[in-house]
Amino acid sequence: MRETKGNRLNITIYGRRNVGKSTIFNLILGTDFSIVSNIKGTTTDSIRKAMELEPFGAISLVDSAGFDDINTLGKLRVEKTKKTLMQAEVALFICDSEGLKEDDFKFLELIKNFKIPSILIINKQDEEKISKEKLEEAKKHFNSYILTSAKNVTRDDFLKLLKNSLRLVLEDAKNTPVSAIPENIQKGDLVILVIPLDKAAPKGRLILPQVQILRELLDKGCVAVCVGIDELEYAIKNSITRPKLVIVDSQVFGAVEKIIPQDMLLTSFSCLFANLKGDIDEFVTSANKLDNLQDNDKILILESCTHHATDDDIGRVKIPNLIKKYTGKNVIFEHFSGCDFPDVSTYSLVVHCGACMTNRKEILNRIKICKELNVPITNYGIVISKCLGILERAIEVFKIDTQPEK
Ligand SMILES: Nc1nc2c(ncn2[C@@H]2O[C@H](COP(=O)(O)OP(=O)(O)OP(=O)(O)O)[C@@H](O)[C@H]2O)c(=O)[nH]1
Ligand SMILES: [Mg+2]
Repeated sequence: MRETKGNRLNITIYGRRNVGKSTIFNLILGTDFSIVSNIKGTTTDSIRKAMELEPFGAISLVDSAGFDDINTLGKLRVEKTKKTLMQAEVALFICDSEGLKEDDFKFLELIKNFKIPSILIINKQDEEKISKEKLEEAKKHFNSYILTSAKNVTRDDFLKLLKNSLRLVLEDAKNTPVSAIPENIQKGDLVILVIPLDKAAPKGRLILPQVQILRELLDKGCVAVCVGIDELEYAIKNSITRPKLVIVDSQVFGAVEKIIPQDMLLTSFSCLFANLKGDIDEFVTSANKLDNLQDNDKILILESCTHHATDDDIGRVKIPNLIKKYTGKNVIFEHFSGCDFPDVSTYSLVVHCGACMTNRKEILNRIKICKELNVPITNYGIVISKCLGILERAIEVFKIDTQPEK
């Protein structure tokens, strides 16, 4: 499986127009992908390219339009550049020998608000060297800096410098969980994955969360068994050892809960993703707000990909039906799909998809915006478990003390 956008380290290049962002983008990629010219405003839209950057693994490298662009169209470009801040995990901030100017400081403020570790790249050092004073003033705002001339440096030399800086800035950002598998699931544990092949399942393949979790279980040395719901009972009865955990597609949570023993750990793919790509505590607190919903309250179902919905689509049909049944209220559902984040201020609750197509950073930023607006935000797996009355059970696997017994 190729690594998806949501699992790649997002490195985004920012700077004023003409400082050499696209030159640096191409230099890192090792190919002329972005257009380079001495006309200000050459890059008009952000451009994303996937690559492998050892030892950091799969990355998404993004070139952006200059944040100092002017006039009507230019301002739209700046807005597009600002949107990339939601996903950026590392910022490469480019300037030239002029050092940091007013526009740089304004944008830097945004980068700091989004808590993006950033590397300053002072470019065009062949033309004119930056003064000592300007360098001192500029570098104190960044986690690391590089002096270079992107036009003349070799790719190897530049990548060495870049990797050193990346190591430094990523050291500080170590708090991201790297595995979707809860800590107390250990090597040798038997884990059963229940994968229903209903109408919504894509033909001939498994969906991304299923593949990712299966791969992570194998990486961890777990014994992973995949079954459809009809084979689950047989698999449990005939397993060589007692399953430690059963992972289900949220849609069959209710059915599986009735089949497996009460004391067996049970969770869903999207609960695991909620933990990997979000804030499970926030999602649980928000799901509990369902208990206070009133008639005509609005709920936003938010999906980060634009798949074509089927008749029994989880976000369009199944979740709204479950929520209506659980609350008994006449709630209004609205839907939004895509990479933008809409105005959520008028909603009583936002229900986010499992977010397999986007990164943890973006979901945490979305949660932050919702919190600032006092709008609760939860996700598919958590809200489904809540409606089925099994929320506590679905999140138990995250709570178990991982300390070894004395
Ligand atoms: N002398 C010199 N020129 C450079 C260097 N890096 C880039 N340039 C030139 O600077 C100009 C702008 O480079 P780009 O890479 O297009 O700059 P950009 O920041 O992407 O510009 P916009 O897309 O307009 O925002 C081009 O003419 C490049 O050849 C460098 O290290 N030294
Ligand atoms: Mg450019």
